[in-house]
Amino acid sequence: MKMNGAHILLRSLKEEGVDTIFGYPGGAVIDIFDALATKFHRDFKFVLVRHEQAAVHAADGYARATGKPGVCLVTSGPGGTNTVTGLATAYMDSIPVVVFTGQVPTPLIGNDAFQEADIVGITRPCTKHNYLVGDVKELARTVKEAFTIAGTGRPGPVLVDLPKDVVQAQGNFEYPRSISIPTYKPTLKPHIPSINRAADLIVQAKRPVIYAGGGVITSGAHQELRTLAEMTASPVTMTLMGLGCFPGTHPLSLGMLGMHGTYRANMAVDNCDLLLAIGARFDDRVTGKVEEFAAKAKIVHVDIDPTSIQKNIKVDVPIVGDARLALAKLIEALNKRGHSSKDRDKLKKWHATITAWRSEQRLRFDRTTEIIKPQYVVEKLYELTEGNAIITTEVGQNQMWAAQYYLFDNPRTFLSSGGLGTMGYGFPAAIGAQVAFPTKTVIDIAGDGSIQMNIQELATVATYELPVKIAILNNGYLGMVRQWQEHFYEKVYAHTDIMTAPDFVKLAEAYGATGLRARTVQEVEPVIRQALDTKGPVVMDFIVEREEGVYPMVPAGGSVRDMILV
Ligand SMILES: Cc1ncc(C[n+]2csc(CCOP(=O)(O)OP(=O)(O)O)c2C)c(N)n1
Repeated sequence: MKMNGAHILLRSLKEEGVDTIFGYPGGAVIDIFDALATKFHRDFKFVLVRHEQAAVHAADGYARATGKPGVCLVTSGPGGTNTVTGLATAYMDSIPVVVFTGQVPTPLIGNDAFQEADIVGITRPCTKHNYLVGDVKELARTVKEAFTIAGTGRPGPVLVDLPKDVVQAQGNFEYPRSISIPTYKPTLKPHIPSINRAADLIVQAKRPVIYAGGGVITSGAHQELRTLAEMTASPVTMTLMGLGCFPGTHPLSLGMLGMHGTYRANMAVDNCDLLLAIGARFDDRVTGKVEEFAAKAKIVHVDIDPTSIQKNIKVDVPIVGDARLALAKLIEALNKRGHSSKDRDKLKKWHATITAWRSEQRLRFDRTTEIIKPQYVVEKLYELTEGNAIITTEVGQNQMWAAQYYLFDNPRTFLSSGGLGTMGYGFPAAIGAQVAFPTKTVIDIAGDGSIQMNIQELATVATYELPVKIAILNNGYLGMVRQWQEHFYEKVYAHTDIMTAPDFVKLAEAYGATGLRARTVQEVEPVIRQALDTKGPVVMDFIVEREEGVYPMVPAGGSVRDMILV
C-alpha cells in the first residue's frame, strides 16, 4: 500500500510500540505533525514542549523511568541544533533516545537553504549513531535500525534526519520484522573462563566491595546484584547513575562513592582487596587520583562496552557482556564452588571496620538553626513520600544532596544527568517520567540557577496538567561553583551570586501552576505536605542557608586522603 513518508514514519513508530512523542513543530516536519493530528491522533500521545532541548530531556526522562526508548520530533536547523545538549546528555549516560529532525529538501542540502543545518555532522560525536534518510524506500528500515541501535548493547541516542521531500514522497510500507546489522553485534554473553576467575577472586577475598553503576539498571540486573551481594556478604557502593540499583536502605549498602560519596564508601574502596565493578565506567568524579584509586585491590570489571574496559583504570579481570547475564553466571559459578554462609564469617572483621567508619563519619548537617538547611528539605521529601517518589535533579549541590539524603530503594527512581552534568535537565526529565507514570509522585529537586535554564516548561506541565512537583533549594547562588570558589579560589565569588532571581511563586502562578514558599524550618513540612496534596504542578521555593556546602568532598583529582569532611 502506498503512503507518504510521514505516514510510513508513524506506522513504523507504532510497530516499535512507541506511545509518546515529545517535540516541537516547524516547516520541515509539518507533514509529520499534520499526520499526527489527523490520521494518527489516537495512536500517540504528543507532548508539545516549549524548547527542543526540553523535548530531548523529557524523552530521556521517559526512557530512564520506563526502560523503553524515548522519542522526540523536531524541525530542521534551530530545532535540530537545540537538541544537541539533550543528545549529549543522553549519550554520556547511555540512555536510549531516538530523535527525528526535519531537514530541508534533498536538492537544497548544502545550499545554505533556509533553516538548514548539518545536524548529522553536528551530532556525530554525541550520538551512538545517526542517519540522513535519502530515499523514502529506506525510511522504515532506518527506523528499525535506529531503535535497534538505541536500545541494545550499550544504549544511547540515535538521530534520524528526514528531508522534507522524503517525508512527502510516496512509498510502500513494509516494516522489517527483524534485521541484522553486520557491523553492529554487541557481545551479551560473558566469557566463562573470566567468570570463573572472578568467582575464584570473590571466594578468596577478605575485603570485597561491589561498585555498581548505571549499567546494572540498564540491564535489569538489580535482583541478581542483590542475590550476589547477599550470598557473598559484599558491601555495595553505587555511582550517581547506579543509585537505586541496590536498595539504599539495605544493611550492605555503603551509599554513593566518589567526590561527594559517603566516608565509608570511599574508605571501603580505598581499603578493599577486591573491587567488583559492574556496569560502571570509572568516571573521574569516582576515581579522583587514578593511581591511588582502589590501589590495594584486584579489580574485576563487567561492562557491555569493551571500549570502556581498561579506559580509565587497569583491571585484572575484564568481562565483556550484559550485566544481568554476567551476574547470573557469576552466581552460578559461586554456587558450584559451594560458597556458603560459613565463608561469609571470614568477612566479619571487614564488616566491623565498615561499621566503625560509618559511625565515625555519618552524613550530617547542623540541625539547630532556624534557617532551612537544604539537606533537611531532601530528608523531609524522603520521609513524606515514604521513599516512593521518582526523583529527578538539576545539577549542582541540589543534585548531590538529593543523592545523599534521599535513599533510593528501587531502580529507575533517580533520574539525573551524571555524565554531562546538564543544568536544566531535571525539570523536563520529570515531565517525561510523569507522562510515563501519571499517578506516581515525580519531584524535581532543583537549584535556583538550574531551574531557570528550562523554566519555560512550566507552560508544558500546566497545559497537560502534569502534577510534577519542583523543590527549589534556593540559595541565591550557583551553589556548587560557589563552593569550589570557597575552597579553591579564596572565596572570590566571581559571577556566582544570582540573588536577582524571579519570584518563583509568582512565576509558577503566572503559568497556571501552584507556588509555595518556605522561609523557616517550621514551614518546610507544611509546604511539602500541601504540595503533595495538590493535584496539579507545584513549585516549592525553599529559601535555604546561602553558604551551605556539600560534604564529604574529595577535591578533583585528589584521593581519599584529601577528603574534606566538615
Ligand atoms: C548548562 C550548564 N552550565 C553550567 C554548568 C556549571 N555548573 C555546575 S553546577 C553549577 C551551579 C548550579 O547552581 P544551582 O542550579 O543554583 O544549584 P546549587 O548548586 O546552588 O544547588 C554550575 C553553573 C552546568 N553544569 N551546566
